Amino acid sequence: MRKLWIVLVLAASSTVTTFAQFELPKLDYSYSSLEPAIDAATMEIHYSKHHAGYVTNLNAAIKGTPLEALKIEEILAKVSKNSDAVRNNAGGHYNHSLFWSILTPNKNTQPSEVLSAELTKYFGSFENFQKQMNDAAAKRFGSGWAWLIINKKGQLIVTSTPNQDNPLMDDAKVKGYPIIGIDVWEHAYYLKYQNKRGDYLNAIWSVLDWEEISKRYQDALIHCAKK
Ligand code: MN3
Repeated sequence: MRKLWIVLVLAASSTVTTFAQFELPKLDYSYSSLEPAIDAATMEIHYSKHHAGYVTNLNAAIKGTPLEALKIEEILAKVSKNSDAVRNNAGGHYNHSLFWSILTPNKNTQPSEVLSAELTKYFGSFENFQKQMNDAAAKRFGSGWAWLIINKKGQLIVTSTPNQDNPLMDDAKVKGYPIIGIDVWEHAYYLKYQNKRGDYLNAIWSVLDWEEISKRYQDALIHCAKK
């Protein structure tokens, strides 16, 4: 019995010390299924080249360091103490994983009643919220992301970040838990929209997954309540 116990402890500790490398998450839909909002070629390159590159480079940047033992959120929470390679690739991996998860070919998703009411409370109306998101995304100079976040006080805020930064980073100007992230790097839209970022932003609302976004909002409330 004692021997069995030792074997079990050894087995358990070996799973704890073997760190899984970060992986490209599976997509729930095909490359072409978000057309016409996002074309198949953009999806394929964006996912299989850009996002895959962030994952490969993140794994290379943390190899042999204590960061290997951390979750992506934990790396982001102290990213200012690490290299640009860790910052850009950890951000790139988190941001794109979020982005794919809140897109869907299903046109019939709706925000939950709670989220819908909160959007109206903070932005006046759903249309005003859309306008603020599109403004934040359009005004982000160069490459970056537009966000809907919930801060520690439970307030909804629209913000944007440069490059692959995000509001979970310890040195972000506006911090919070991301509910929606919209990629405004040219690689996200240039093949189809060229310089017309605004057309891409108008189109992307047709492929947002409000079920998943509402779920993220609920998770965020639990996250806030624990802090
Ligand atoms: Mn991208």
